[in-house]
Amino acid sequence: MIMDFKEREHFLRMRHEELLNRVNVPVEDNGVFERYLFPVLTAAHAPLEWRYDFDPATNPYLMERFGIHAALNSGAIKLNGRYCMVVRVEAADRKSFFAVAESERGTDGFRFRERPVTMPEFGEPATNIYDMRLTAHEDGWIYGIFCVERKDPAAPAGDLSSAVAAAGVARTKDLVTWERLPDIVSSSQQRNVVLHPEFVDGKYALYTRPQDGFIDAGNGGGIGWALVDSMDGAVIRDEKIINKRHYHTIKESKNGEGPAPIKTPKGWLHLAHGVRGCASGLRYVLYMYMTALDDPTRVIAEPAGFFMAPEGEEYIGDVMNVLFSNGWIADEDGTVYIYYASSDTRMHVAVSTIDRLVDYCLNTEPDGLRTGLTVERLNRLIDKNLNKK
Ligand code: M1P
Repeated sequence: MIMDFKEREHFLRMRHEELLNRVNVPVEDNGVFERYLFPVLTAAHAPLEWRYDFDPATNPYLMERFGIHAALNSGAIKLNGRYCMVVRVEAADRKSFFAVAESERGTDGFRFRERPVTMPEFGEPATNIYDMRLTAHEDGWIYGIFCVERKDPAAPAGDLSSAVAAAGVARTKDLVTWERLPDIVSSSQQRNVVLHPEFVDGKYALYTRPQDGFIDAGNGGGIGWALVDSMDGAVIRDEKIINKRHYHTIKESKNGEGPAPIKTPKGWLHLAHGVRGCASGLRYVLYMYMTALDDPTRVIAEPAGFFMAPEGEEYIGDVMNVLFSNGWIADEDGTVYIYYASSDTRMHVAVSTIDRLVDYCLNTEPDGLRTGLTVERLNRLIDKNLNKK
C-alpha cells in the first residue's frame, strides 16, 4: 500500500520517536563493565529534518534527500548535568561532520541538537574531519582535537586515495560556539591526538600517534607524548613514545589513545585502541592502561589483551571487526560511561566504575609476550582457586 504524504510523514515521525524513546538495559556483566543492549546512537537517530524535505510541492514522494550513513566515533563530556556526545556523523557522500547529541541519563534517550556543528575552517579547507577527543582542560576551555584529512598533494596522478592527516584544534565553553585554532604542526602525520586535562611542567600535554603514512603506522611506534607551549598554534617538537606497538599483541599494527584519561587517586586511567592485521583485515579492539600521577608518561599497569572486542552485531558494519572509543564520562559518583563505536557504524555504551576499572588495571596481569608465560599466568589463577577448596 502506498501511503499518501501526510500518512507517510506521520509514520516516519512515529517510528523516529519510538527509536529515540527506546529504553536501554544492561545485558552483560563480566565484573568489569556492563554492555547495554541497544546502540545509543545510529544513523536512524538523525533528525528527520536533516534527511527529508517535508514540502509536498518539492518532495511529493517524501523521499530522503540527504543520506545519513553512520553515527560513530564520538567524543563525550558531561555539561550542565547532561551527557553530551560530539558525534562523528557520516553522510552518504562519505563526508563526516560533527553533531552534538545529548541525554539526561547517559545510557539512552540521546537526541541530536537541531543543527550539526559548523566547524570553522583553518587553512586549506579539509576534505574530511572526524574522531573528536574532548578535554575539559584546567585552563577553563573545553578543547576538541580531531583528525583533519586533506588529499596528499604529493600523490602521483591517478592516486585518488592518498591523504594527509593532521590534528585540528577547536575550543568551546558550550559545545555551540567553536573557536578554531591552528592545526597542530608536526613532522609526521597525526591522528588520535588527545589533550591531557592538566598542565605538565607548565605546558599543554598531548598524547600523539605519529604515522609514516595515512594508513600505515610505518615506524610510528605507538602512543606518543609531547609538551607544547600553547594550544593556539601548537608545535610538536619533541615526541616520545610512552606506549609501544608490540609483536604478536593486540596492538601490533597500530596503537592509539582513546579519550582523554581519567584522573583517579591511584593513577591516570587510559582507554586506547589496538590494531592487528589478520586474514579478514584489520581488527580494532579496546584496551586499558594506567600511568603514574606524578609522571603521566610512566605506564604503571596494563592488563593483558583486550578490554573489549567486537561481539555479535558489533562485528558487522561499514568497516568490519572494529571497536573504537574516543569518549567516556566519569560521573561524580564514580560511574564511568564508556561510549564506543562498532564497525564504524553506530554508537554503544558500556558502564563501569572508576573503582572497578582501577582494580581491573592494577590486578589483572600483563601480557608476558609469549605463550609459555600466558600458560604460567593461567596456572597461577587456577592454583589460587584450587588451593581455596
Ligand atoms: O576504520 C577504523 C578506524 O580507522 C582509523 O583509525 P586509526 O587512526 O587508529 O587507524 C580512523 O579512520 C577511525 O576513524 C576508524 O574508526
